[in-house]
Amino acid sequence: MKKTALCSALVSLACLLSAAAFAMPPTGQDSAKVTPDMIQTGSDIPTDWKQPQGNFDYIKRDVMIPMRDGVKLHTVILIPKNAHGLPMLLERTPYNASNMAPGKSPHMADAVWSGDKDWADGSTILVWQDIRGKYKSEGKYIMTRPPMGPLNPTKTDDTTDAWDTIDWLVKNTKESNGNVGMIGSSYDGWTVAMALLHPHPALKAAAPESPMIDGWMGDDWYHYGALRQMNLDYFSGQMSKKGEGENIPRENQDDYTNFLEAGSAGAYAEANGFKQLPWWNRFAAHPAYDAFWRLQALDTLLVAHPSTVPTMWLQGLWDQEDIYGAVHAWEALKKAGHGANNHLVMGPWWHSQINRDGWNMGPLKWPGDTTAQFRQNVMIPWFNHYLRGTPLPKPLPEAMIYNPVEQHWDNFTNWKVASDQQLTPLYLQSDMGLGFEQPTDGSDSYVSDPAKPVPYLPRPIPQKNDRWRTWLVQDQRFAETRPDVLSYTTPVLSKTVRVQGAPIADLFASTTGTDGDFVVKLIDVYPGTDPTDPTMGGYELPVSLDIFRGRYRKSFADPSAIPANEVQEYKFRLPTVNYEFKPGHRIMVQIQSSLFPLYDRNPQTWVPNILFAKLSDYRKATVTIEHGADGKSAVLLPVVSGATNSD
Ligand code: PG9
Repeated sequence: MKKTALCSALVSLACLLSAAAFAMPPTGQDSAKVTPDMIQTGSDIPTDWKQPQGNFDYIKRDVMIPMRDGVKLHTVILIPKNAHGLPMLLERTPYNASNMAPGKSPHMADAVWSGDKDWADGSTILVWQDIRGKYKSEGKYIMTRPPMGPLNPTKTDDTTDAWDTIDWLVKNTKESNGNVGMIGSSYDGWTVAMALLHPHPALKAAAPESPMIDGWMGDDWYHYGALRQMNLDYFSGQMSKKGEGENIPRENQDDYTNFLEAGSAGAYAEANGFKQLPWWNRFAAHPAYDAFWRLQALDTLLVAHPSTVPTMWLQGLWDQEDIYGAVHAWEALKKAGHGANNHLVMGPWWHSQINRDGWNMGPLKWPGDTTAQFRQNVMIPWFNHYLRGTPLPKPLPEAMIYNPVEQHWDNFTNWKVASDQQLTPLYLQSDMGLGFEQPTDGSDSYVSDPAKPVPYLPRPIPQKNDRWRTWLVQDQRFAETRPDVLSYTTPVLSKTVRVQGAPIADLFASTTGTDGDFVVKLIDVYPGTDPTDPTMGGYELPVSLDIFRGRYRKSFADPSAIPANEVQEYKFRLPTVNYEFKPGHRIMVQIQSSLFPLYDRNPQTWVPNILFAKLSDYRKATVTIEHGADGKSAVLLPVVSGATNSD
């Protein structure tokens, strides 16, 4: 044996001896005795674990608040320690109140979700509530439950639930000053709008952020009758379970393929079990704007029940989910003479971005964090004024709309509602031109093939992710080169064209089919090179775009087949803008007949309900857009003169 091997053998022997010494059983009889405290026959999980909160800078209350019909709604209340005379901020949500205040930190600012951090500075009592039937609340869930009336024969709705909640809060929160504000985005914005239909007297200020106001006309479900089929996931996510449901499982990574292979949206939904969802069955039976939709359109209801609560209607200029709601609610109220307590705010944001940071919108970068600045400088002081009586640093104007080109907020004392605006036609011209002069003659055609619909994003298109948030600022060069997209462009501009308001698409078109969709995009074409930001050279930025389902050209309630080969007018409002087309840029208008798979395909042959079109119904059609004697197609622009219209 070599010397080294002998050494290691000796070391191993020593280790074995010492290990054996530790393994020796202890002596004495006590070691074998089992005492009762060693045994557990119940559960090691206590029935109601309470986290000691001695070092917390807030108190958390989890309560069940009784509504007038006895149903109790789960509510989470965070109260700053030693609070006295503080206002309350209430958010009512279908998205799990417990998640909004997970409370995993002794510090209130770290115990709330990102959207509420600014409020968690010890000055406000924060309240989140699960709406009826969701998560830990009792009762039955109904999708955006219509207000009591013809569509809701019960004695409760989200107006009464908000009223009863506020009533309970002011009577049972001794740390409060009895003043309540309501806030929330999207569905939670809808709950704010519902509370305003008959507000509790303690509700002193409200901010519906990106609220769903009319699900058929232009928010989540349809836009002018074209189905937003990518929201079908939302149905199963929201209604397959009381808690969080599931997205539809996908065959392919690319949703373009998934929806194309399914055929119709209805076939896709029902192959995925949607007949089990009562909401789907009601939804699928009402594809047109009938009483089902009209009677729950909140802009009309708000005008019928106007409140005096100071209200800030807020949304993004590129809000990819609810671009219709806030601006239409505000316009309806202003038009009906309720402008004094209603304000409009439109930031350079995607849907609900107000609750996150706001340094950029896709490739568009802002000089600061537009959302944090707005929350700190405008929104919180405004709420403070009404909730605790502090002076307003400056009065909130009628409308505050971000100017994405000059990159600052514009304040307006008289922002025109769309029906009162002055419009200047920007006409389609021969040779794919675009200009303010009247066109003399001409038309252009394309073949719209339902087997090859125009994608809304370059493929592959995954389920909703970060690209979904910013798709409304997607560079449109990918679409411009398709043979089924018409792109009309002005010469390079020599002076600024400033637009403030809602552009109107006004198309004169014929089709060889008997139905069809029309997509119109108003685009800012950047100069070919941009020394300050090379990524923007030649960028085709959508400023405003929307889709219109042709069968509704005469009536949203009573669709009718399009007479083949006859020119018809398709006139529809595009999303509101506050924009400048600068010298050196060009304006472009793109026209196409699909925006897939976000919107379902129009079969282009008349069928009673497009949701259930058969494969044989989907046919190619030649679409002709007129810009001459048979109709001067244009986008009617709310052009304003002067350097700025802001105060
Ligand atoms: N846009 C979503 C929604 C609102 C209202 C109804 C259904 C969906 C949301 O983000 O909440």
